[in-house]
Amino acid sequence: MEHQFGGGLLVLVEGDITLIAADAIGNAANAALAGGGGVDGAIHRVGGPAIMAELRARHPYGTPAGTAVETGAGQLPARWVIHAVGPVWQGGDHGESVQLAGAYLSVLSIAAELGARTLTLPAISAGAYGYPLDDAARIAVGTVAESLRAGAPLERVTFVLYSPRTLAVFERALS
Ligand code: AR6
Repeated sequence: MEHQFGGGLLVLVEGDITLIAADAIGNAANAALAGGGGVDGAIHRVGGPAIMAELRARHPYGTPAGTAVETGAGQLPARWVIHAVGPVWQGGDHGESVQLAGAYLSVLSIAAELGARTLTLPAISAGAYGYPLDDAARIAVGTVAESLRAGAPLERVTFVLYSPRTLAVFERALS
């Protein structure tokens, strides 16, 4: 499923984000930028050790929830990885929605600064961090759609969703 917002196309696909070529790939990292499981584990595994080496050298203290930092992409089919930190779900009264939107906005703004034209994104916080999927999808799709409509200089932003259920929930949010 896809929809044009302003000058940018928002696309939803099912798949493994490490296999899809883009100028920049969004990651769902932790605040320590220490690597882990899920999509973060896959990105470091496929990208290789250069990504972690760059994170340790440039961001030894990590980056807080709601923000993002970029590195090279190692062996991944991209130029950059943009490591975003989503919130851990704590019931919804701890600023989670603002932090989740902030994580996506940070990725979009860094992608624009870098001059990326195409960007892939995972469903940040919707795995180990436990964000309820319906809400996570609504914030993800809504934040990207609004940014594109407001003129974010990206041609295509693709959410790469890891399961049929996640894709279906994102499709509902987009429609
Ligand atoms: N491609 C696309 N999506 C994926 C892939 C993949 N290869 N692998 C998993 N997903 P999660 P979070 C989906 O847990 O909730 C890590 O340990 C997954 O099914 O990766 O933000 C980090 O180091 C889910 O829909 O990220 C942090 O400590 C989505 O990606 C913590 O987990 C996000 O799930 C971050 O938790």
